Amino acid sequence: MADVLPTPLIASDDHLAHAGLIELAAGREIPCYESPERATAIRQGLLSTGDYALQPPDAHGPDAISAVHEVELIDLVEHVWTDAVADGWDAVRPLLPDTFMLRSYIGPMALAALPAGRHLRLGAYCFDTATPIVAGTANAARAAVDIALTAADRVLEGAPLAYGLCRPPGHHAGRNLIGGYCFFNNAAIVAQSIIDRGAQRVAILDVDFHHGNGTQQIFWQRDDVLYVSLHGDPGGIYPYFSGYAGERGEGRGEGANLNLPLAAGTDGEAYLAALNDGLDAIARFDPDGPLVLSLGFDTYHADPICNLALRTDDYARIGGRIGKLGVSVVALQEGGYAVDALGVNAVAFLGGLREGLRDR
Ligand code: OKP
Ligand code: ZN
Repeated sequence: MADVLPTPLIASDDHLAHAGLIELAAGREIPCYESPERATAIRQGLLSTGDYALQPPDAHGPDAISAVHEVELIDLVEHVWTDAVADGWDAVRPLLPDTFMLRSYIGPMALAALPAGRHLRLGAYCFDTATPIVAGTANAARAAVDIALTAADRVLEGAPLAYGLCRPPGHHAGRNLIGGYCFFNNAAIVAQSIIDRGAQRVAILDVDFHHGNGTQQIFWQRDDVLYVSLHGDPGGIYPYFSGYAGERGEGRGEGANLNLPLAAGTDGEAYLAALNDGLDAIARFDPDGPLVLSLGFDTYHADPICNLALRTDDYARIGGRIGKLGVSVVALQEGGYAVDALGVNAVAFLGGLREGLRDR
């Protein structure tokens, strides 16, 4: 059997300026778990193996983003910080919405306007208090998309696996919505881009600990993109409002959405059993484009904000199982907050994937 070629590791430093953040948790200001150190740890871990070839992203321009997100959402992300600064807001503190334009706020009303200042409109596009914005946010969000699209390019050019070290993550971002540390939905943009480059059916497998509400929403009525997600049971876990097993998609998309909620304390064995159900659904769907993997390591037993019980060697098995599907993989980083373990967990997971894919 031939040696496995180095796996493209697409990364840039543009995320570093998306930092210095606080978030609100139950009304308290806490340091933001979604930190630049996360990406540094993963990059160092992977490069220390010699199995990965570090490559910068290629600029892909705005079209792939606007194929998934509303123009007004893209405009908000691009300009919300500069609007706040121009309005004399304290440029040291991260921006969070202080009002939310809920469906129950609107009720039956046809509201006439939104404020011109995008910082004042922020709560019309953001669903939580966990998504602080700073000066470097828009640039980082754009770079994360370029990283994801470049990873997709490598796989479409023939690599069995490419890994995009995306930061900020993306799977909570909806068509016209930011939240959960996410601004542009990197995985959804890649899936759409693969479709636009000729594939008929693309599957997204989301193994981040949290339900990817944004990805589910974007493809809810579509039968050309299957979304399969394993995640902490939203009955007790963020984002609370979606991720239940009864959510199966709608219209043409009915049956093309599969949620596999997991109980607190789920270990490797139980996780692999659920994963098998997800992989069976993907095999039945029979994708003709690469698998898009929303990859989070917040399923780890020592993750500070999550409650599953996976160990480092479980990740090797999970990666191996996914690789054995026999479909090439665009792996994109989502969450994972146990910074000290991110390097070894990434090495284990992607190493398992590399091996699983070797015999496909
Ligand atoms: C992003 B990703 C619960 C706070 C939740 C936001 C979590 C966003 C996770 N008390 N904070 O899916 O890893
Ligand atoms: Zn997560």
